[in-house]
Amino acid sequence: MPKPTACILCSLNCGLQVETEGSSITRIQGDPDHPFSAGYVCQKALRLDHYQNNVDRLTAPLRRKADGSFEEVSWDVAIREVAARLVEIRDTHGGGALAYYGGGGQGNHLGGIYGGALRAAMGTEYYYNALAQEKTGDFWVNGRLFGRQTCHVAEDIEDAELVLFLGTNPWQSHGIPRARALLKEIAADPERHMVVVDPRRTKTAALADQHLQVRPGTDAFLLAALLATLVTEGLVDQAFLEAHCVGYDAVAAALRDVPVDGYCRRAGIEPEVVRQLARRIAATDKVVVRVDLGLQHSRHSSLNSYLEKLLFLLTGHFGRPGTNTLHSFLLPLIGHSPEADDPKAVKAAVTGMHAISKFLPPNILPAEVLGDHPGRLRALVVDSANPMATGADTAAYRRAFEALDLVVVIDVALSETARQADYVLPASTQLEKWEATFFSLHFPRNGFHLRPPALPPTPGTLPEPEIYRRLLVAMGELPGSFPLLAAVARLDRRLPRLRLFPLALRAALAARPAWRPYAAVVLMETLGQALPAGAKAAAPLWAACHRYVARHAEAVRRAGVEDRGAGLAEALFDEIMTRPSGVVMSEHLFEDTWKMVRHADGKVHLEIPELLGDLAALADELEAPAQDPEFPFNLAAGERRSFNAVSVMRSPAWRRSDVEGALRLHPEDAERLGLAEGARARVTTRAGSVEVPVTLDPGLLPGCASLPHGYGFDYQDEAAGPPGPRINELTSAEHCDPWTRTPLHKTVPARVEALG
Ligand SMILES: Nc1nc2c(c(=O)[nH]1)N[C@H]1C(S)=C(S)[C@@H](COP(=O)(O)OP(=O)(O)OC[C@H]3O[C@@H](n4cnc5c(=O)[nH]c(N)nc54)[C@H](O)[C@@H]3O)O[C@H]1N2
Ligand SMILES: Nc1nc2c(c(=O)[nH]1)N[C@H]1C(S)=C(S)[C@@H](COP(=O)(O)OP(=O)(O)OC[C@H]3O[C@@H](n4cnc5c(=O)[nH]c(N)nc54)[C@H](O)[C@@H]3O)O[C@H]1N2
Ligand code: SF4
Ligand SMILES: [Mo]
Repeated sequence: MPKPTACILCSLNCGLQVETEGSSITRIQGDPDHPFSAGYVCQKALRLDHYQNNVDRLTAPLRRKADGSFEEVSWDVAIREVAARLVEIRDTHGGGALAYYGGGGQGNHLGGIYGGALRAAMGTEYYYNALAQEKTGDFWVNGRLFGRQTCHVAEDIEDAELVLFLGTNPWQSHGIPRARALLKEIAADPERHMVVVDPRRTKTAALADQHLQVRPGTDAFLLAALLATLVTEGLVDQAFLEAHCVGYDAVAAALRDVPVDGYCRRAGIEPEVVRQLARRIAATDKVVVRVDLGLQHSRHSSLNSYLEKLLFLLTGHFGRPGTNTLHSFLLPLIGHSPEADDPKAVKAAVTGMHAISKFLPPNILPAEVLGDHPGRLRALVVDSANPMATGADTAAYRRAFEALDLVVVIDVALSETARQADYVLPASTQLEKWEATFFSLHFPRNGFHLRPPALPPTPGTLPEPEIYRRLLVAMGELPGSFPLLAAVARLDRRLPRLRLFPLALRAALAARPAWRPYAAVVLMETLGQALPAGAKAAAPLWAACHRYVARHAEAVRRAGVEDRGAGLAEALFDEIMTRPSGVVMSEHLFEDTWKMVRHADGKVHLEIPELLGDLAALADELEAPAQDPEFPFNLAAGERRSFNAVSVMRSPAWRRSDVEGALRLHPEDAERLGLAEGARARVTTRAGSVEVPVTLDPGLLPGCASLPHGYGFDYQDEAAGPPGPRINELTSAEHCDPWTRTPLHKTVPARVEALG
């Protein structure tokens, strides 16, 4: 019997049906019952068994010995010792000496809820997360435009007449449902059009009606020129701006100063092409903008996020079918942080960098550890992240991990980061436990997929919620059980109309306010005990359903969820618990977008003074900066390809092609350097160097080179294949956006040399 689950290799989390034998996955297919992927899968999902079964899998807690090697210890010993060390460091140096990193990757977010409880027990708000090395510029801009950093923009690509893909290659990276099928549908449809802005002729660009082959790092110039054309030619949507926006005058004034021709030339695009595109965007009814790392990991990252949004806002392509919108979240992936000048801002002690959307940027972490600042970090808990491979500047990370007094890593595999830990706590895989992701970013239909385990847990492993619960109990923050509340919960599940549990829970938390930050664990051990076998970690979803229905009841009803007497939220929770292929939880109306705008006046606030300052400062960069003759190439350090998946897939054996992670080089450059297809080259940056084979790509601009991320792991079976480039040996933390500290991985100055 095939079992429903989900792919864990990108944020789409397509539904899968898997057949299993023992601890192996023997067959994988798309799940036609998944409400969003509807049977679609890409090539990556089909070899998921390499994640489940590989030699790096952890099967017992590990403790570092004095000689540097690991020894296996029991769970009781590991939990007791980790809890004691955390308490000791917290009580000696204060919670600010501790930090937490991760809390969920591409496919596992349920444990992240419980990570929040551990942060509270650690007494820290220092929360590092990979999202803060790519998307916090986007979130910060959203906060200013729409009122909260949790206001997140969705794209109705399916219904658009014109799709603008800026700095993204969905053919490889997906990011949109059924990407390859959808791109082919649009390419074949005479009524629908695609424009791609990318320095490389990707497969997405080749499918598009128009490809603007922008120079790397110059999108801000191109976007400024597009926006200036809209303003000066009177192409903005005045009615939309008057009805829904404030602050247009300041934006228009700044854009009128833009020298369109000069900026187009700086970006490497003909001015007439840019003017035509601006007119086309204004004249088309349904236009949608979709961006990703090509803008966010590139120069002017935060400014790019602002300008890209002005493109759809000034033209009124917002809040209608086939345009951009906001969307609802069952569980918000991100929070809202006070801004830098707010006394309540969370600020890192050494660098002073503030949190955005609750996250601190991984780029500052080494600086927060190294040195003798009294507020420096001394202990770090990492869950579901691998910063030793994924953070910029691996050498700095190595020094930082060595300097920490305590490193605890929760992972399924002996990752590069786990190898640096004092304690490694082995988690069950995402196919062995109840799991969910909070990547439900759709509009107007939105959904949620809670998935039951498809395989039995590997002996010696635990799901993260249980790991966190045990730590909290051992730290003395919570009792081991809650018998009275658990009994009420069981009664309530049998007689839901009584609704005793919510009252009892509220009373218990009122009587013990110290438990409040740990409400997720309290729910797991009470309501969770009344859920189907093993599903206790899903209990916090019950509270999330109540919060969701309080705001979006009409949309939930429209999705077909029926209140059968116990309340709509209970009905939604039951749907989620009983539909292992996922549910549609809401069906919004397009005008609901405006209810999701969080400024008190309900309007979009277009003026962001800091970024209008950056826009004006582009004039100082009209001359392209002189190339450093030592590093004449622009290296994109982290391309999405057919067989990379950040650091989730460790075994080189899962790659069917591009086994060594080749360097893309333009044929002219390759010839000049004496490099033929397959020849080996050394790539050197200011930070370090790697050796790789070369592949010739006429789709690049001359002077540009590209390497994949997601390679270069210390996999313990060398026979599985070559590891490939360790990309972050090449990157540095200083090469970053000034507002968010997001690394600019798409524009790394590099040198390429032939190896004998
Ligand atoms: N196969 C695969 N898919 C993935 C992942 C994976 O590891 N493997 N990771 C997932 C994750 S975590 C993320 S965040 C997404 C990212 O998804 P994407 O951002 O779509 O992926 P990238 O290949 O990093 O970059 C997209 C494009 O940006 C272009 N680019 C480079 N520099 C510039 C520039 O200066 N301007 C412009 N306009 N474009 C530029 C590149 O040529 C590339 O085609 O992918 C997700 N999907
Ligand atoms: N140079 C360069 N660096 C980059 C990028 C780039 O393009 N260029 N891309 C960046 C981007 S966009 C991202 S999103 C980051 C991602 O970087 P990270 O946030 O560090 O995430 P992952 O690589 O997804 O790491 C996932 C870890 O979780 C583990 N894991 C898998 N399943 C489970 C589970 O169920 N439980 C637990 N506890 N652990 C599990 C895996 O073994 C792995 O060690 O990388 C970034 N780094
Ligand atoms: S698109 Fe993403 S989630 Fe879907 S099968 Fe491919 S890698 Fe997995
Ligand atoms: Mo990412």
